[in-house]
Amino acid sequence: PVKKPVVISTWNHGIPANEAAWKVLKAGGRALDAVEQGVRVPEGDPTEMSVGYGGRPDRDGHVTLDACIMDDKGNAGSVCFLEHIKHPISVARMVMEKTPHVMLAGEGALTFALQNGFKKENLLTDEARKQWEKWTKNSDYHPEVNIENHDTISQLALDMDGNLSGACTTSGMAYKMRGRVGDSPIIGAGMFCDNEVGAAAATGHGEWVMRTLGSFLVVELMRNGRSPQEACEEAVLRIVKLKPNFNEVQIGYIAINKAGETGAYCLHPGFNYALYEDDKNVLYDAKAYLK
Ligand code: SD4
Repeated sequence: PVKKPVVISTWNHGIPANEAAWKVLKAGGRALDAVEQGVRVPEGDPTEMSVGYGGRPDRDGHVTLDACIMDDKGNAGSVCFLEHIKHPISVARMVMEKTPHVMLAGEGALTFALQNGFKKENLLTDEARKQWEKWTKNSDYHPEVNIENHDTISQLALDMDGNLSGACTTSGMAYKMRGRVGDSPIIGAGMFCDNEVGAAAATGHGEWVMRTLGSFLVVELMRNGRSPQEACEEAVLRIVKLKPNFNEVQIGYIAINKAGETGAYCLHPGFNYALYEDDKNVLYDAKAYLK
């Protein structure tokens, strides 16, 4: 039996993001519309400091955003190194639907957004600016697990027609180098959706997700018979084998398959996710590799 609809999202703000997605799903809407509406909630929330408006800047004080989206037909859209646009996920969707390309970067992505009716805005809030100014006193790049790089939103949904879609959006690692792009906008790294099998998405230290093409890996493991939970665990183990600096690196994966089963796993305790199924929206702590 297939459980549907279902929507799963990363971190605490997965709860309000799931609420917005659930409205679309319950009305019989597409998973694609659900995940776009869902992740727009934290994108627009200035208190969420790893995504959209209010996101922490790079080390030079610029807020630069990465996002991607994928639908049930294998269509994909993405933007990276995008500045001044509050809802990069909607620009990513427009790249998917209105251009012959999958990914637009930087200035070109901004020009495309402005041509399509998006407004140029200042995304650096006073709070994010203050924290960054404090950081510049030492300019030490040692990411703080579960604190500084908390809050990227990845969301996966299965709609009432049994179709899957996914979205991922972030301001990236706090105090990254200017021009740095992480896993979140990379199809197959930050998120991947294959309507025959399932969908997966990541949060955390993107460099490690990119090196292992984590979300694609999770989906392919599910194709080969793993449950969403087993697939997430194996993808984290691949990163463990690369011996990251465990003091600085956190990774979290979420996954869903065609039957509406879900899974989640992380490196350090402290990663949580919101799962909306059976008409209930619940926050869970993911199981962790480290104790
Ligand atoms: C990145 N994966 O840019 C993102 C950061 C993140 O919660 O997930 N923060 O590497």
